[in-house]
Amino acid sequence: MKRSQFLTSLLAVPAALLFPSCNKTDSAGRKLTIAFMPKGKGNSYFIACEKGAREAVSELGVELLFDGPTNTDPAKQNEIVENWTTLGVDVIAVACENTEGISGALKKAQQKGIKVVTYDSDTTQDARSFFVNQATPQGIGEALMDEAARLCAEEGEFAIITATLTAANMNEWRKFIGSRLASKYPKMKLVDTKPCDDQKDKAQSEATNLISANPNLKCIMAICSPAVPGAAEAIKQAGKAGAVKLLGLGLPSENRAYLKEGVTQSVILWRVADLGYLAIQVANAVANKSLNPGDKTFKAGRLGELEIEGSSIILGKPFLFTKDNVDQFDF
Ligand code: RAM
Repeated sequence: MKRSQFLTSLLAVPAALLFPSCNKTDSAGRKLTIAFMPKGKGNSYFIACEKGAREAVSELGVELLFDGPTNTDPAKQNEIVENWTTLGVDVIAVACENTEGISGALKKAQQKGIKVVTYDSDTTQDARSFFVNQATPQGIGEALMDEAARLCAEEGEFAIITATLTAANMNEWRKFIGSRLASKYPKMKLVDTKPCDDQKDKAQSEATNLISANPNLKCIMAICSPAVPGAAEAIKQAGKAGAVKLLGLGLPSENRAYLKEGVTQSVILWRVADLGYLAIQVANAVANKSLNPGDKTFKAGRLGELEIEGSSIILGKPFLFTKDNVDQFDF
């Protein structure tokens, strides 16, 4: 590389990162650098998260490094963590695609003195200090199962479309969907669970296959955000609107039209921008040591005081969107 090119490339790196020995504290007025990673940059859910993250970043006056795979790609997530570790950022906040797969890279970052928090989808507990959780997994799993049962009058076959089989959040939710099914709905049967890699098109083709392979299917439960409009399109094109009910975890904006057409019945979600906002607040507080293991509450800027359960900080209860209230939400 020519000297001029080298100097230009240095200019692209925040100053704090060029002098890692000086950037572990902001007591000298230097800005903390928070590295923030979504599961996928192309996913509208994480685009909404990023919006809230940027809001917190400007409120706190910290530096943000934002990067991630375009679509689900656990190997790429590891590679980015390794780059951030080499750069010597202060804190990494990541939504993990593969619970176990990313833990080694995160532990290496911790060994270098970098703080690690997770949000949306966790890694193993020893690879991070706090997990910023959208709601309790039990709350999400049971809300999904109860709503599916209501839509099916507590009887019949249903199928799940999930993101990946390695994501901690989906797996936790599925555990509680299963236990609620077993304890409360004996006349309902889960016939299949298919991953769609957090891709709308793949969810659509999986839903099409599920509909043709299961002629008695009464309901599809799509538990990652791109899967809800993907499955809706499949149901619509199969001419099954209303006959195969659809519910899931999705953005109001991506499901508004399908809700109004009667293809999708119910959508559940939390305020996604607030999740990104909270993740940055937590990352900042962990890095400057105002949030420590064992704390029971956390003051999260405009979100006020939140409960800490063990090492999880919970955003709050999810909302239910239907055709009647979806227009009240702008994300
Ligand atoms: C997807 C992601 C994310 C999940 C939402 C509901 O976009 O997989 O992890 O929380 O859906």
